[in-house]
Amino acid sequence: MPNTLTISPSPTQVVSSLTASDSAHQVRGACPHDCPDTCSLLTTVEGGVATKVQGNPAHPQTDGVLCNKVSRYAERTYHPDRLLSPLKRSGPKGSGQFEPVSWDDALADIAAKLKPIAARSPEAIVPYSYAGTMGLVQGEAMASRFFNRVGACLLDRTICSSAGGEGMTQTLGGKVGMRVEFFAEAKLIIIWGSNSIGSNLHFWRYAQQAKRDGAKLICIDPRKSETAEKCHEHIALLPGTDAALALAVMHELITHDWLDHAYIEQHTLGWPALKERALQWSAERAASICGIPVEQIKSLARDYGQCLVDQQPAAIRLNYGMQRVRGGGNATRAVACLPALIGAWRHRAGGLLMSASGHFPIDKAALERPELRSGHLPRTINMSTIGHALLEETSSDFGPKIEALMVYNSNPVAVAPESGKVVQGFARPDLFTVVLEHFQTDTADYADYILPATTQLEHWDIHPSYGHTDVLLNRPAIAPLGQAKTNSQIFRELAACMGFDEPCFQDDDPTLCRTAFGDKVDFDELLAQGFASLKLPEAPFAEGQFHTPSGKCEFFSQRLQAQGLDGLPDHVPNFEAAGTSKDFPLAMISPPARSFLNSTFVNVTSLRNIELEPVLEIHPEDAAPRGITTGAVLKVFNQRGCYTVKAEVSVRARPGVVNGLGIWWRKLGLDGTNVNQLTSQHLTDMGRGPVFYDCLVEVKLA
Ligand SMILES: Nc1nc2c(c(=O)[nH]1)N[C@H]1C(S)=C(S)[C@@H](COP(=O)(O)OP(=O)(O)OC[C@H]3O[C@@H](n4cnc5c(=O)[nH]c(N)nc54)[C@H](O)[C@@H]3O)O[C@H]1N2
Ligand SMILES: Nc1nc2c(c(=O)[nH]1)N[C@H]1C(S)=C(S)[C@@H](COP(=O)(O)OP(=O)(O)OC[C@H]3O[C@@H](n4cnc5c(=O)[nH]c(N)nc54)[C@H](O)[C@@H]3O)O[C@H]1N2
Ligand SMILES: [Mo]
Repeated sequence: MPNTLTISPSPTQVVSSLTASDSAHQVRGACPHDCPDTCSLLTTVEGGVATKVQGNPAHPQTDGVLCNKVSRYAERTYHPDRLLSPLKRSGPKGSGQFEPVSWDDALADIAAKLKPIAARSPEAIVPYSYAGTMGLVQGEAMASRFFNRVGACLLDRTICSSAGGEGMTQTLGGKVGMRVEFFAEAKLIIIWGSNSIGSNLHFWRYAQQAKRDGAKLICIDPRKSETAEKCHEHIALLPGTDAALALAVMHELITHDWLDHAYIEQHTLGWPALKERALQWSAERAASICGIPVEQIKSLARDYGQCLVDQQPAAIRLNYGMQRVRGGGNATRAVACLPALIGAWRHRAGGLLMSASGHFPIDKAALERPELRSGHLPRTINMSTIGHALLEETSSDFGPKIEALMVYNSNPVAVAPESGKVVQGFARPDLFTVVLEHFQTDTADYADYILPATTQLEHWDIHPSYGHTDVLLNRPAIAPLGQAKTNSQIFRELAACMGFDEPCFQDDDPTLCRTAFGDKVDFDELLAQGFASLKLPEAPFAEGQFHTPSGKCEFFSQRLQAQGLDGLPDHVPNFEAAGTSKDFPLAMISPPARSFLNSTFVNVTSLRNIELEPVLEIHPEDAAPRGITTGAVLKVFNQRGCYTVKAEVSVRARPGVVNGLGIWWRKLGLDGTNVNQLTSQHLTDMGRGPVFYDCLVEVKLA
């Protein structure tokens, strides 16, 4: 089947001929991965084969540099295990046994299975997708049109950032903030809940520049990460205690009068109430909750306050690590209040950045066509509790039992919390599951059909970013491998098999690329150079103008109070707070292993050779009484399950907290499970998000 890529100039437009004599050329693209950096790529193609993937030196944010993972993108694309033809299950559910079938047979049979469900109970059909690709075309464009037309249930895409996103929206008005490039000019950078070297490398390069120019760097993270190690200060607080820390910093700012009274007066809402709240949070009180020295809190506040005194920019790189706990929304709100207190927003290099995604004027309705839905708004399933959802029977609360599941751009059996339940759900013999994938992942093992999808080198796409403010265009560099098709093409053809004849199912991928931003972004500029910068002010809130209903930084939120929640940020203790259980005395966090991206790349040999085996970092004080030494095989367990890992006795872990680096493919681990065997399906205070880092365990020698 030919792909549908036709556009002028030609799809694989030559950026440069490497030599006059051979056919090698470079094609401009975009890194598709779920990472704030959204790099501009240059793929070298020789004789129709991609031989090298490099960072584009012409794109300022990428600056010619790629991470270790994506520099292996060609290895991943040409991996011997790439799925190259549709597969139909030939063994029991979950056995991973499949046989090749033709596209025509696969799509006809899938349509035949979906049609009666769609006619009887469309909400029993569930799409499940996340950010395997961040592209808007291979993401939710054609797929959403398809599910809207079916009338399928909606998916609440909460698995990563919804608590923090909600916290930002309630406080600043959206996922908006500082421009990342200006971190280079800051005099104080607080990296709060992020291992930037591993997960946001291009931000880290700006932070390094600031450091060379005399800035102080402080990292707030329970783990002594690669990033924490390279900062001047590391505050190793207990997981889920960030709001207590932020409130105590406010307390110090108040008592020393390190406050920008004019900014607070003009551009904030609810200061008297927040002040009263913060005054309840002495450094001593917070120190005992955070498990850190009092002096560390005072010194953090002094550094922050001093920036006001010296009129120097203080910048916070807040990231998602700190919002994967029960109080994640409140914690984000508490931290997001800080810049307004010292007027940090007055500087272009001051303020805070969590996500930049709210700056992008995406025309979601034009891509997804909600008007294809007829009748009432269908129910919504939360992706973070897919384990529970798959095991629910029909009821008036829940709606119909889930009968069919279509998974694309995600690997829920590996990444969703409480995998024991997720696996049990996917293993249901009466569930019809289709998985669109590059590889036979843990999730694909449970499919009835696996459909082979193209990678970023093989399709068109267009990308916003959540870490910078440029739009990127991805051109296909090579033809689809084997019989792989783009996600969009698969949904187009499936729509035809279902008998959907609306013209929007004919839109090709380049057209969808143009549709994504309409006339808000100069498409010719994208075609010409591969990226285009949004036109934004340098200091977004220098004059207030927050995106909230009041136009102010909302310390107090009327909207939250109307939902029956606390209108002010507060410390909300973890569901499973450190030190609260005799049986499970250790808190476990599960941040990414640096060479993997969520569960992507775990099957790429050169990268797995760096990570070797699933590990649990444990502090010597916790290891010694358990007789644990580095390299020992451990059982990590709680009431939800048990996971086998290799011990790494290390001061990267603080006492009382173990770090189970993620996210391994279950079948490539030591016992066919991964760290999510232990995590729970509890949800955050705001945003209905998962609480991966709010999890108590015990550890013993295997
Ligand atoms: N190499 C690599 N890069 C990635 C990813 C990956 O898997 N691998 N994942 C990508 C994705 S999906 C995302 S969402 C982004 C963003 O990634 P984020 O999740 O925002 O940041 P991480 O760098 O993963 O770091 C999370 C950090 O938070 C720390 N942490 C855990 N609990 C707490 C807490 O309660 N408080 C505080 N202050 N810190 C805590 C962890 O120790 C860890 O160092 O990264 C992306 N980039
Ligand atoms: N314990 C624990 N669990 C976590 C986290 C954690 O820190 N700790 N992090 C959480 C976070 S932040 C996130 S974002 C989620 C991520 O969860 P997911 O979004 O599920 O991310 P991945 O595991 O990378 O799986 C993406 C899959 O999409 C596939 N894919 C990529 N491109 C395409 C394409 O074009 N077409 C198709 N059909 N498939 C494609 C890839 O092959 C890959 O298997 O995991 C969460 N789970
Ligand atoms: Mo994420």
